[in-house]
Amino acid sequence: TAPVLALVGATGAVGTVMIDIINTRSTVPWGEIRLIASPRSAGKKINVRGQDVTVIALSPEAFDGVDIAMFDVPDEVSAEWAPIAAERGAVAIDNSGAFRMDADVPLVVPEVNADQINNRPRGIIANPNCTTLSMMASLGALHREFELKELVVASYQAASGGGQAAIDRLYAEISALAGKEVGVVAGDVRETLEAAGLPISDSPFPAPLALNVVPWAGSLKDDGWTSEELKVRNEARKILGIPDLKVSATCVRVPVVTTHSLSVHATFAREVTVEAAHKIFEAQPSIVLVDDPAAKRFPTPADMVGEDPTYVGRVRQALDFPNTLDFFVCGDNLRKGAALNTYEVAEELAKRL
Ligand code: 2RA
Repeated sequence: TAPVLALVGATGAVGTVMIDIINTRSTVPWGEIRLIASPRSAGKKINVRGQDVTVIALSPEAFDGVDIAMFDVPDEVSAEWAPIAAERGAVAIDNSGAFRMDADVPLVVPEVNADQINNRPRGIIANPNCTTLSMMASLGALHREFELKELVVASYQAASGGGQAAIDRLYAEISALAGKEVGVVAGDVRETLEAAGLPISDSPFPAPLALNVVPWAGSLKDDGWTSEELKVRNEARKILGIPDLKVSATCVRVPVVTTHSLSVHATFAREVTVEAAHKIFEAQPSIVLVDDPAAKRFPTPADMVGEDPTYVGRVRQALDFPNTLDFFVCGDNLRKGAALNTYEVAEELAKRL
């Protein structure tokens, strides 16, 4: 019988993209598609495959008969409800941080470690954080060939990584600043936002995001690192299966609505060349290589947002670091970074049910 797919968190920013993916991809002949959300959103109707589906409230019974449940809800909601879904017989694919580092929960990017899907003693599979995910297709492909040893990355993360409230805030800041008769210079941003009724105390970001960059994403962890930076380190190690991979990350929020970018400095055990890296990227179906420096062609969020593949460019052999490549990656954080990867795991799982 056709597998039943549930979507928990159907009305959020990522949930909305998941529904778009369900409506546009026909790789799996799903049976029922059940939409689940908080009681606040229950009763809403959402068009799925041409029919209005009524969102139901999260409850243990909501998982009865479900084969695969994709979760995109806050950590504490997943922590409580993914095990309940599993108890009721579903495999939960969770996009929160609740289970990513659990040794009994695989952390899966299908083109890198699809083999881990069957290794799920808790009935839960985790989806990586969007920042890590955006560079996994490229690093996984390079690692297979050259053996990754060290990774130094800086992220340029879009507002939508922080959810709908963060998107709304960026738009509100842009219109408050753009609406001024005289151009606002960077130094005036805080005062102008304050005067427009947008104090930083009301913002999901710790500083103005419009006309600015903010070297902060996530929460404070030991020794000044942010949760986001530690996720890049821990998750990259787990997905690539390199427990001692040396990783150093700096995560920065930029005034982009959607699509995370990363500047990657990756050192390998074996000799690497730009030409060999280009060939590897070109052979990977989930990567689009845009790398023509003479023509100033490289990936930018504005040129690829809404697309499924990761875009890679600016590939250079580091001048002063042996066996090292520098490159720039852009990945739509709501698609491959969240909804699409979760859905791709569901597709892989459906093949194995
Ligand atoms: C962010 N990576 O961009 C987070 C979202 N999961 O804020």
